[in-house]
Formats: sequence, C-alpha cells, structure tokens
Amino acid sequence: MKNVEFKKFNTYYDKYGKLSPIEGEDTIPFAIKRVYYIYEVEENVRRGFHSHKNLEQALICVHGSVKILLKTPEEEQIITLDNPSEGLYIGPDIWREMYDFQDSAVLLVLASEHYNIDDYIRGYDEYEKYYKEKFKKKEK
Ligand code: T46
Repeated sequence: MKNVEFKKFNTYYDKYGKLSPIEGEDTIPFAIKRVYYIYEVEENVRRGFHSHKNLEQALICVHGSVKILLKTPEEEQIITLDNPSEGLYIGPDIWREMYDFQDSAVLLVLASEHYNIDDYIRGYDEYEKYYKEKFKKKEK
C-alpha cells in the first residue's frame, strides 16, 4: 500500500536478551521530533479514526499486540503488530484505526513533527473528500 511500509529492524541478541535500535533518517525515513506511547487500552476500544496531512510516523508494539487498519479510498490493509523488532511506517494521507489491543499492549510511536492539531483530518467523509481533491489536483 502506498505510503505504508512494514519493517523488520536489526535485532541484536545474546544470552542477555535482545536489543533493536532505531535511528532517524536511517532505520526510518525521517528525523524523530516526538515520541509517544499508547497503553492500558481496553480490548474493545478502537482509537485513531484520522489521517495526517504531512506527519510521518513509525509504530512499534513494544509489548503485547495490536491491529492497525490502514485505509485510503483505493486500498485497505490490516496489519498486526506483535513483535518489538518490527515496525510500521505510515506516511501522510493514510486513514488509520488501532484496535484489538491485547496482553497489556504498549504501542510506541515515533513521529516526524511536534504535535499539531491542524495536521489531523478527522471523520472519514472529510478524509475522503480531502484525499480525492488532493490526488485529483496532482493528476492534472
Ligand atoms: C496517530 C495514532 C497512531 C497530545 O497532546 N500530544 C500528542 O503528541 C498526541 C499524539 C496526543 N496528544 C493528546 C491529544 C488528545 O487529547 O492526547 C489525546 C489523545 O490523542 P488522540 O485521540 O489523537 O490519540 P489516538 O490514539 O487516536 O491517535 C494517536 C495520534 O494522535 C495520531 O497521530 O497517528 O495515535
């Protein structure tokens, strides 16, 4: 799916455990300006329901598991994150929903920009309109 990439990070392991490093502009394609994490989410809760105009993010489930629904007016994909050595890159213009948080899931998010409420598109109808306008303009 465009603007989405599932990544396996290099992981170092020995008898003392495992370590997965992530470097901005290397392991992931952007410099990291913000980090947040989502946790203690009840199993029946769904979060997200938005897209971003410019923000790039990498999602890593560092404990437990979570499902991510990714959607555009043209494509749809569901990815399960359940391994701290894997991550999901999500670029701009992708609708996302996070759900089915299992086993005390902790979802770590690395973001390319500081928090900016104006970068969000909330409501699927509004997103669809924005997306169609944006990509119609580009085709001209
Ligand atoms: C995304 C998905 C994966 C802040 O004050 N600073 C922040 O950096 C963030 C991310 C949130 N907030 C506040 C805004 C809300 O009052 O935290 C509250 C919950 O945020 P929100 O409802 O946007 O959370 P999610 O889980 O729906 O979405 C979040 C990110 O906002 C979003 O960018 O892609 O995680």
